[in-house]
Amino acid sequence: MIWNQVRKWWNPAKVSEEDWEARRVTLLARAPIPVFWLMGKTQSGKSSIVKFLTGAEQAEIGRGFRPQTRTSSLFDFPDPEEPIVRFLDTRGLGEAGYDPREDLAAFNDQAHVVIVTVRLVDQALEEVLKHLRVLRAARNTRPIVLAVTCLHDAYPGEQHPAPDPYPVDPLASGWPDSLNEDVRRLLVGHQQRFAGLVDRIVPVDLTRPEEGYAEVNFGGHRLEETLIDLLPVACRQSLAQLRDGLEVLRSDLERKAWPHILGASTLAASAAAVPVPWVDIPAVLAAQSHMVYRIGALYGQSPDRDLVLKLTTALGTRMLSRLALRAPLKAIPFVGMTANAALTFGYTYALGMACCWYFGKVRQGYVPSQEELNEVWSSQLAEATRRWRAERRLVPRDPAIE
Ligand SMILES: Nc1nc2c(ncn2[C@@H]2O[C@H](COP(=O)(O)OP(=O)(O)O)[C@@H](O)[C@H]2O)c(=O)[nH]1
Ligand SMILES: [Mg+2]
Repeated sequence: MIWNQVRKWWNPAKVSEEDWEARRVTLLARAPIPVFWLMGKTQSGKSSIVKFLTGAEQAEIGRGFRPQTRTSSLFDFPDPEEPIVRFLDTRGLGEAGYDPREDLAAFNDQAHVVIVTVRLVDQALEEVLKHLRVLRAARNTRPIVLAVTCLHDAYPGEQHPAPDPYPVDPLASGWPDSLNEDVRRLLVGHQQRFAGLVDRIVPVDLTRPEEGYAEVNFGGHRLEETLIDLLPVACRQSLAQLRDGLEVLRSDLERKAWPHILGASTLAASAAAVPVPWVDIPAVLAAQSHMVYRIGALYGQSPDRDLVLKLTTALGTRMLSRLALRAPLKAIPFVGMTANAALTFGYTYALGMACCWYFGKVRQGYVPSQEELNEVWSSQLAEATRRWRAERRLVPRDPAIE
């Protein structure tokens, strides 16, 4: 009986672009996508932080910001369709006459963490402080991180201290003794100025390679670690995955496709994370087949329906049978919910990676067989599950995968 149900559900060819669009918007609203609110004067390093965290190019970032209010814009990475992380950029903060009320009305509910950027040597911060107080008062439980940028302004021509002497949370553990006097004085100055307004201080220097620093992204990993730590648990996954993935991917095309895979997997997982005994199967299918089309396009191919079926069918049947068998688990609300979300995330992710491999082969003039395809996604599935479990230890074991 369950098998008939599974077969009935599974028909990715039936999912049209319009179906997907309608479902995407609903899913997006409840997907655990981190939203960072960047505040700081112009030239204080906001875009550099986005560039570091996403690996996106400066030009892509420039084009990707979509105006929201008179003074703010939103950058969805990798794109607004299936973002894995969103950045809100507020302009005009250091300028007299900026009024944060409009931005607050638009974003107060959405932003998970505020990142304030300040250059180490900048002392003219009255306007920034004034607006930050308003922002703090608007939601005082939301974490605020002070990113102190351009450290080397205090030691021009010299390299950064190596190894990195800063602790992850200097407010808790104190500034290291080894710091150069000027740097320490300036940092302590910021600490006092921002006391009570920020929860963490992270000194960074995110430079361009041509600036000649041995450590190009000085403090970058501390910043990532801090942000992951401060996000709500549900939102940590995508940022952590992004961090790991950017380090290991081999080809440029994979690097381009991969954020889309994460985005689609996150959306698919939120279709399976609804807090009732139910998985929004059509939405999961829509996210997956849509992803196949998009990866195809990145690889310069336009998959037809038969190909989408070939790529997704074996996987889909297996996934759906796992979901169906899990139905009883759903009686335990939280565990059940997480299990289905995890499973769906893993299957979608594996499908995406298998597609990259498939389209990559086709590009080289070789059309893989169904068996080869299955083998690739099975190994990717094991990998995806491992990653997910590493981040969320609550996920129960799945004997079908191990
Ligand atoms: N050396 C160094 N340069 C930085 C740092 N952050 C930003 N910059 C440089 O400062 C300029 C403005 O940075 P950007 O990130 O565009 O600032 P935004 O206007 O706040 O978005 C660019 O030329 C960056 O390369 C940093 O931490 N160290
Ligand atoms: Mg900028």
